[in-house]
Amino acid sequence: MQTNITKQSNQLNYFNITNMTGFLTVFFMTLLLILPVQANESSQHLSSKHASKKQIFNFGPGDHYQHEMNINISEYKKVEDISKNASALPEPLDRKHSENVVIKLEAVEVISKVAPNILYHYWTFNNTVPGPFLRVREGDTVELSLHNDKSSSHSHAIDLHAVTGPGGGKAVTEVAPGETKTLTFKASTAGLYVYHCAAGNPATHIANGMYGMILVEPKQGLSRVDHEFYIMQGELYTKGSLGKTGFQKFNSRKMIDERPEYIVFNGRTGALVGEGQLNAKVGDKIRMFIGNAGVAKISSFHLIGEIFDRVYSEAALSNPLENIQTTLVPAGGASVVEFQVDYPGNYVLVDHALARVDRGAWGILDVTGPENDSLYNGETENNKDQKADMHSGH
Ligand SMILES: [Cu+2]
Repeated sequence: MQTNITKQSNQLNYFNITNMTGFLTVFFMTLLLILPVQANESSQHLSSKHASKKQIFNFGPGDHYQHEMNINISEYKKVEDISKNASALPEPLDRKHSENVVIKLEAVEVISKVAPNILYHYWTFNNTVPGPFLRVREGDTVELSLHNDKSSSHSHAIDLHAVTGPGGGKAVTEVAPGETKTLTFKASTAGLYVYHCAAGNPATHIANGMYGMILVEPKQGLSRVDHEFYIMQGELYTKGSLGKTGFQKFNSRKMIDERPEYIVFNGRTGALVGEGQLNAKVGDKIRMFIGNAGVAKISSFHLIGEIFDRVYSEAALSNPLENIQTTLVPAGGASVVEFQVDYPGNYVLVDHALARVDRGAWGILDVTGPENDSLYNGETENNKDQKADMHSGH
């Protein structure tokens, strides 16, 4: 559409509007410019359950996309905890041959909590944010079916960054409520890739929670570690400002202005804290698969009190950087970090654009085990008595 508008605008300069023919031409050309925008808006609404299976081209330019839905929340499934547990990912594949891998995903719209007493109409893959961590091997053939639950308000689709082909799979997976479609692709290139919904206005579908990651393991596999974790940063654009309780609608104005109210790891505030915290023991080797759904902000991923031994920058699974403090994770990109934990305590995962901690972007890695005074030493209220006893020989 952008191309058309530029072309038509240039043509307009060639008309002389002082005569009637020129005026009429300009009038009809103007109509041509306006109509595609209106068509986009109506097709957007048509894509909802009030709707058809039309192809949607909703790329800019323009501020015409103002999407606000009035939904009846009682019509949607309730999910107590929207977050995907950071430890919920498949084991390393440990095989030496290619296979045909069948994956089934379901687009489901649910009501769940951004934070206590703050409800949101999340759009998900398989009822969690992020969706399932998919794991295949370089050279595998993947048959991925996407079903759209019949209760959905919109069509959905999937674009996997691991796919080479139109829309990363979107072109053949757009499904209206109740439909199922299947994409078959070759996992040709090793790496850690984001996947996301790309139906309608893709940014809206991503902001509402439709994203996850697929790991294409290199043929030789990855090195052995004690723990792997799955972490994705995302943004929520709620109508009410940060902390406002009750049901919060999506606000497209804030999204287009790139002003998220919440920036979170794994779908909601506090997802990686308490029951959802990451756990390890002193001496463990850890690998974190970090993704950033965006849709607007670049993440400066950092673990307070640790240094990443290796960073596979932008998730290129070769030639890691060593001894890194903070790594960039672009919107729609990923990173893999590896490190050994050497000292017990709480380590805080953050986006080191640190004001985002107040919007939810933090989690805990809890490490248990023996202290090592030569690595780290000092008195706190908690260990003061213990240290005094040790030094007095008790
Ligand atoms: Cu979608």
